[in-house]
Amino acid sequence: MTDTRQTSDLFKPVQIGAIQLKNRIAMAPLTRSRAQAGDIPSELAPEYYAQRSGAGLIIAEATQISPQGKGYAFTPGIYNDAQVAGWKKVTDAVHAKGSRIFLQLWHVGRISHPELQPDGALPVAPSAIKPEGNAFTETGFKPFVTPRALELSELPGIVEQYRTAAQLAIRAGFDGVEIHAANGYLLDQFLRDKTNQRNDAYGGSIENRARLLLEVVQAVTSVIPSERVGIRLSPTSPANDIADSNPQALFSYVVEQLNAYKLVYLHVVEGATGGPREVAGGFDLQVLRNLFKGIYIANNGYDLDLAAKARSSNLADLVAFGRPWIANPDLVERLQKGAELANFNPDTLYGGGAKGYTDYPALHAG
Ligand code: 8OZ
Repeated sequence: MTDTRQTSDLFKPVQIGAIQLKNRIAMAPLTRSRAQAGDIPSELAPEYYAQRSGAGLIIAEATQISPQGKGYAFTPGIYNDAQVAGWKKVTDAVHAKGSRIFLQLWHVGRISHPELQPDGALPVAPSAIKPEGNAFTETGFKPFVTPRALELSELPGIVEQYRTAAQLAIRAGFDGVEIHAANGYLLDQFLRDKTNQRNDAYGGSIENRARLLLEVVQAVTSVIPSERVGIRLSPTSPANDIADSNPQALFSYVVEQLNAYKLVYLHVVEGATGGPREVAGGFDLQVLRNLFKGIYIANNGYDLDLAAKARSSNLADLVAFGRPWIANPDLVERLQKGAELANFNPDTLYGGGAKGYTDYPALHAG
């Protein structure tokens, strides 16, 4: 058996856009629901991310661009100075350890609840279609409600919120931003025909459904260099009750259009988010990988062997691990040494303090 740990370039430095990464292993964004009042990152977040700075690239947890963009209890925001100050402590701690960190910009759309919205308002969406499932509120799980369809006149304001959030992220010291267009949140809701049944310029054809996303990309790259902007898509994930009648055509179009903006990376959740990599009906991810002109970051269900194979076959440029980072703060070192991986405690995944957050030990303390 070849020793993938020794030979894989996963563990070697790589340049992406403007920045040098110490290896090709990324930390995928992970919601941990530990923000302070005011949706300011947790006091413990600098330590949590610094502990995980063995990653070449950290993509910090999904962060709402506005109060309306929030859909889970205790998630952080990036729309005011107090939040910027909180994030600055995180980026300083990560940079001090020689890693790089992007912020994931998030608007949940219909995946929310009036309890999480300003003035108890209805969540917003492309169309007034209720998702199956429950929202995680401060008082427990509550069934999703039928959202309010966004007025055409509201869309420019949402694009502006992404633009401002990107500027604030750079002010907070992030090396770049990742536009969250995956997992059934607002931008994905516009892309898919199950959730977008609009009759205006933002619904109907693939071109129309991709319009909001491309306007957001245009806005963000108008204020920060495109080599500091990545995007995340989940073309075949059913996450958050999402679906499309022709994902291959939809996402091929999206990726072709994205090339015009010269984004640094495309980050793809392969398969069902947090679930199987294989999907019914099939989907050729390599079409997207080959269409996209920048760095391709593969994610979902990777282990060392699959990651090393992705590199040796050039199926991906970087591999992002998600859940393995939770209980393995020194994940890269463990992968490289072939060490056992610890399992996380599901009871401390969301909410709470240090327990299940900053108290997972590294193999070698110090
Ligand atoms: C799990 C729990 C809460 C949020 C995503 C931001 O799916 C999330 C998320 C995942 O992208």
